[in-house]
Amino acid sequence: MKIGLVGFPGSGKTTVFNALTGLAAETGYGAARGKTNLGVVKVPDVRVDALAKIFKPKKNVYAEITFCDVALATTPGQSRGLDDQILRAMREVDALCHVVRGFASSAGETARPLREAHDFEAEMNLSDLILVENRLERLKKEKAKPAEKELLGKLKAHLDAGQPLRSLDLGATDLVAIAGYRFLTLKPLMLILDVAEADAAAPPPADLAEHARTNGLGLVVLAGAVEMDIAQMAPEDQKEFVASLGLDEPAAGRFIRAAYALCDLISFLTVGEDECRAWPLRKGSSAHKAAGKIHSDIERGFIRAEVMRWEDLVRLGSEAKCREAGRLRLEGKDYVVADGDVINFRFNV
Ligand SMILES: Nc1nc2c(ncn2[C@@H]2O[C@H](COP(=O)(O)OP(=O)(O)O)[C@@H](O)[C@H]2O)c(=O)[nH]1
Ligand SMILES: [Mg+2]
Repeated sequence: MKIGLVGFPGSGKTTVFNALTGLAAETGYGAARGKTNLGVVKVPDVRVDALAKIFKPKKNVYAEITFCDVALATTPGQSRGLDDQILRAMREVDALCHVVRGFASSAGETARPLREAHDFEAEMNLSDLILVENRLERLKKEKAKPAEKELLGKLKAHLDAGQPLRSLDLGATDLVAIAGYRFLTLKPLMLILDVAEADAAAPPPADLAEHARTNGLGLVVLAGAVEMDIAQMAPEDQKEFVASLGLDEPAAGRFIRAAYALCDLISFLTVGEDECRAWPLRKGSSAHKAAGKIHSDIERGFIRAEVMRWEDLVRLGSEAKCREAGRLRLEGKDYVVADGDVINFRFNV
């Protein structure tokens, strides 16, 4: 799962990237242009930690997501537009986190987060519209493909009305038909408001919150610059520093969990002496599919899934106790896995 940190130059993308990954990519106007920063982060998971206390495994394994911060090829400040290279990179990712500037820039420009959100969404909308129009133009010369023409016409009308494609009610067949376009406005989108240190614990501006709410977008507020420093500190120092900002935990954990949910992912868990592990799984997936995440042999030889809730396992202390208490269920292939299920797969080899 790859998430793109996107936004206008100077909004704080690389700063936020560093805060999330604990890396030290170059920030500011001097940063190397056209260079993409990639970082893999572990998704913090209290369930893995709690289960590991019981099972004392050799290692804890967390779900992972990749963040990608695409640097602008053009000189920041010259153009607010998105160039082709950026747009192409944005099409590659599974979900988009729009970093919005919420701090006064070094050039003294005050933050206008709502406007920035609108402008960026309009750019993505325009980029999708161009794709649709180009395709329609080519189709004009062909007599065939009325269904494709109709579908694209529907997309065009929606984009023309300034609406993102994710708000259009498309069926599964339509979604498959247009998957190849990798439309930007069809990707899950979350807003990251990068604010000054003084605003670290303040609520987001009401108008931006309203925009996020009415459009079904996630919104996370974080003080990028100071969080970047926190990410470099030893865990024991982090605690004190984070508390002094009026926060409970570093923004990284909060943000990473939100980004994980944005991708429509849940985690199921496996336990044992070797490892206690969180496995990412698309929400709504079956136990059979979950088995395949671990190994294709388990998927092929699937007999049943023994499922416990992680809370029960932690509370009761062992699988045997869960069984005794009737807190262990046997489920078949079609069982829809829930977030936090601890699963033991029975399978034929
Ligand atoms: N005051 C303040 N400055 C920030 C913050 N986040 C980023 N900056 C500064 O804004 C400039 C641009 O940040 P950068 O992360 O390189 O932006 P990018 O172009 O979107 O990657 C840098 O000089 C940062 O130090 C923040 O939270 N507060
Ligand atoms: Mg940058």
